[in-house]
Order: sequence, then C-alpha cells, then structure tokens
Amino acid sequence: MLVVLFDPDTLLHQTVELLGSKLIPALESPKRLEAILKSLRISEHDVCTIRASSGDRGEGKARLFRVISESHHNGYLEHLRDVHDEWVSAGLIEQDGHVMPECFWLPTSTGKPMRPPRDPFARAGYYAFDMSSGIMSESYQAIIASANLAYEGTDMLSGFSVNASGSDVDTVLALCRPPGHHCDGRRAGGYCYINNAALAASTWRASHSDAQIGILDIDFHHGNGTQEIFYADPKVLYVSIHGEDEFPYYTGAEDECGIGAGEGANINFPLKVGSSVEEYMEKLEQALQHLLDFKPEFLIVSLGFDTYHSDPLGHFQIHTEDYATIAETIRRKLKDVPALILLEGGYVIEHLGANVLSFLKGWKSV
Ligand code: OKS
Ligand code: ZN
Repeated sequence: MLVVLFDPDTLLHQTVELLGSKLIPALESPKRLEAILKSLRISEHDVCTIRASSGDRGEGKARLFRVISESHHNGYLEHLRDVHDEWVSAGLIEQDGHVMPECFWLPTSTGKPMRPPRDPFARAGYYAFDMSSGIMSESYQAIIASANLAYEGTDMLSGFSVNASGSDVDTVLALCRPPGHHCDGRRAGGYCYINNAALAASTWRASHSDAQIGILDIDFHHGNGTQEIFYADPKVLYVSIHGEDEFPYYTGAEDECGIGAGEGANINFPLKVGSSVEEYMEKLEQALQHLLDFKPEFLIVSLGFDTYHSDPLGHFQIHTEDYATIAETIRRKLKDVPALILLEGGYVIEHLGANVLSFLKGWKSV
C-alpha cells in the first residue's frame, strides 16, 4: 500500500530568492503543494494529514530532534529557529521581512577555525550557500513540518509508528516542502534547510542498526547536500541523475565517488542539458542496477519534477506520461524494498499535479 503524507504547516513558508539579478518571490512556493493536493483530491487519492506542531510535544518530538541532530549541526538548527526574531529585534527587518545573506564564508589559508559570527546579520551567510534560502517568520515551522513528514514516513515504513494503521505500507510519498537535498547539515541553499533524505536515513537506522540504505536522487539538480552528508559512509549508497554543470554548479561530477570507507558508495550520472527521455532512461537503468547490487533494505527517492520539459529551472525532455514509466521502472527493479519518496523540486505549477499522478500511477502498476 502507498500512503501520501502532508502537513498544512509546510504551506507557511513563502520567501524570496535572487534569480538572475532580481529579487523575486521564490519559485519554490506553497502553490506547488496546493496544485498537487488539488490533483490528488480530484483523482480521489487519499492524503494523510499529519501535524508536527500539534499533538505529541513530548518524547516523539524529542526523538525527531535527536534524529535531525545526527546529520545537522546544533548551531545551524538554532540559527534556523532564531535568526528571523534576532533580525527583527536588531531592527534589520520588519516582522514580514526576510533574512538574506550578504557575505558567504569562504575557505582561507589563515588556519583559523571556521566559526559562526555572533552578529546575526553576519551569521546569515555562515549558514547558507546561496540566496535561494531566505528565512521568513514562519519558515522554521514549515521546515520542521517538512522534516517531520520524512521522519513519520520512515517510521510508518519501519513499522513502529503509532500512526501506522497496518504493516502493509510499503511506500510513502512525503509531500515535503521546503525540499532538502541541497542542505549539507550546516548550510541552507537551493530552497533547502534540512536534508529530509538524511533525516530519513537516520530515522531508519535508529531501529535498524547497520542497515544498507539506498538513495536515488532524480531531481533535475544534483543533491550536493545528501552527497556531502554520506560521502564517507559505506552503508548509504547515493545515486543521482542530474543536469550536467547545472545548479549547484560545483558538485555532481562522475569522479565524485565517495571517500575512505565510503569510496564507491556515491555515484553521479550527470546528463547533458536537453537530454531526451530515452537518454534519461538509459541512465536510470544503470542507476537502478547499482542500487539493486547494493541490496538496500530501505530506499529513499529524492523526487523532483523539475526534469519536466518546460521547467524554468530544469532542462530535460521529459513529459507527463514519462513519469509513469520512470516510476514503474524504479518499482519493478526494487520491488520488495520499502520506499520513502520525498518531494524535492518541480516548478511548472500547472502540470505538477498531473506529473505526480502519472508517477503514482506508474508506481502502483507494478
Ligand atoms: C536561483 C535558482 C536556484 C536554483 C535552485 C534549484 C532548486 C532545486 N535562485 N533543487 O533541486 O530545484
Ligand atoms: Zn531541483
């Protein structure tokens, strides 16, 4: 059985980004989820609504934060929680303003340790790598709601969640926003603040120590954050198919294979901008073979719909019906592996709902 998870608090985050040289409302907007929910409703697909902000404020929540801390720095998490208030108190912005970095940290030869500046204005650039990760008053609530979907979804799949009504759930689609795959545990960027995939992997491991976990990233963009978090980890295989030389520009090359014990457990498939669905499927088959050979007991799919042909931030020739083929191909190859599908990018609002439905149709056809 496949379950779709959603938290209304994820809609609260609505910020601005630098695109080209203009500051505009971020393309990663609540409208994306509203469009998906509308299509799911019309097709009479069940959506399970859960809330991170209500109900369990005790042990469950503490556990969520414990798991988040495994892959994210505490100072960074405190920054996400507090920086908007700090900027308001310092008179830097009004309550409805957005925290945006001015100057980024950069490596130097001074030998000084990298440490966060005390000044909240300066700190914004210490904990971010671009200007697509602004923070507004309700961002933190949405960020935690999004992360909680990955956490609860994993719990459902591993079978010990109080929310799980039965043990026949083998797939969860978590309608996460903000997305996660660009966040490396101490820097927000590319609309991402908490790495939902890393959080899911940590959640799984809490109940299955030593598990082999596979992550398939099929967003148009390279998941630099997920790669970074698991780069030295032999137990987590990260496989990504993404636009070559596209955002985030400095990662995603074929020769990034992992390090130390993790060598071989990171596989990148950069694909030329403008690639056809045939070229895409060829890489997908290869990616899936690597995952199958790895024998994961849990599969995380970072799913972006910015591979869609007319996406403003992606440039592959993929159409609505192709998402069914893609999903079917993944599911066929890794049929018995419980799967958590996490929403990442996808910005053509008018077609997002149809693309999600197409993906689900293909997934369920197996
Ligand atoms: C410029 C746009 C930055 C592109 C971010 C890409 C986000 C994404 N402000 N990642 O998967 O979809
Ligand atoms: Zn993307």
